Amino acid sequence: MPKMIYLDGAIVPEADAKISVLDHGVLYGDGVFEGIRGYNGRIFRLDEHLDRLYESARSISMDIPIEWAEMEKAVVDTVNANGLRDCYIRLVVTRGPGDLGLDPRKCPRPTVFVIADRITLFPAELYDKGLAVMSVSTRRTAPDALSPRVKSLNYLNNIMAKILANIAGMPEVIMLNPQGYVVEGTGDNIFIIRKGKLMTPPLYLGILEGITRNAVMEIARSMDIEVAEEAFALHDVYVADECFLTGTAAEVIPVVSADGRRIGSGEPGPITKKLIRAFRDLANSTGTPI
Ligand code: PXG
Repeated sequence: MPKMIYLDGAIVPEADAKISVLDHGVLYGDGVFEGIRGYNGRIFRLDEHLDRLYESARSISMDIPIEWAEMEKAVVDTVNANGLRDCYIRLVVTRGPGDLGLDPRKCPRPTVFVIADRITLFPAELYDKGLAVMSVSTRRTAPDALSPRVKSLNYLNNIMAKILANIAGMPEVIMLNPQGYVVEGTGDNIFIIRKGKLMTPPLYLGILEGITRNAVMEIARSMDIEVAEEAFALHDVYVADECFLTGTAAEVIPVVSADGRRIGSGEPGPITKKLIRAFRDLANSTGTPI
């Protein structure tokens, strides 16, 4: 069975899911997207992902041509059309076809498409052993240039960091903001734990408000773990007791060294392990039924 794609109101085989070369999503990276995950026949935090999508669109002054409920149905229908129960969903809204100029007013209708695919998981051993990461010279986009809170189709900044990760043979890297504070990975949020306190960078430093990040903060609070959104630097990562990354694709994944410094014992820490278990329980037991 061919992969079925939702494109502008219809679910069509992949071979027929074509967009214009004049689409400003292609010409300029002008558009927004979401990466969503389905577990065990339920879509995890679909409402939050759709809210973030519509907020990203508002922020770039783009009117999504379909209502929230119709978008929700498009996602569920696409997953069903592909017979998937565990899946990775890519929801994309581009500015739509226009002419060869930047002006978004020349694009009358945004293009909406949804791809539902199987997930490619990180190898299980990375969750047991933890990741070695390094910091990179590529800074995360300054919020006064393009807010990292917008999940836009402009991912070149993160791709530049990913290229450095590839050269170094590292699965993920730590990105800093222009002031040198730790902000995130190329597609994940970052947490550290010191003396029992969980810390993650605040939104104003220039990060994506990760759905997994929010879920992990909720879980930690429910376990009476102290949680703070607080600015920190690489030094704080080096001397942390524990560190982990969060993201829709990565879930919660331990980090055991940064720039060659062993973090804590050099093995995934006890709080990280507890949070990994609790996150998996939550992801497998809640969500919008497919
Ligand atoms: N920060 C950035 C910059 C992201 O792109 C996250 C954090 C985590 O957010 P969520 O809501 O997923 O917890 C993301 C999202 C990939 C891939 O293929 C991952 C993202 C985006 C695009 C591709 O791994 N992550």
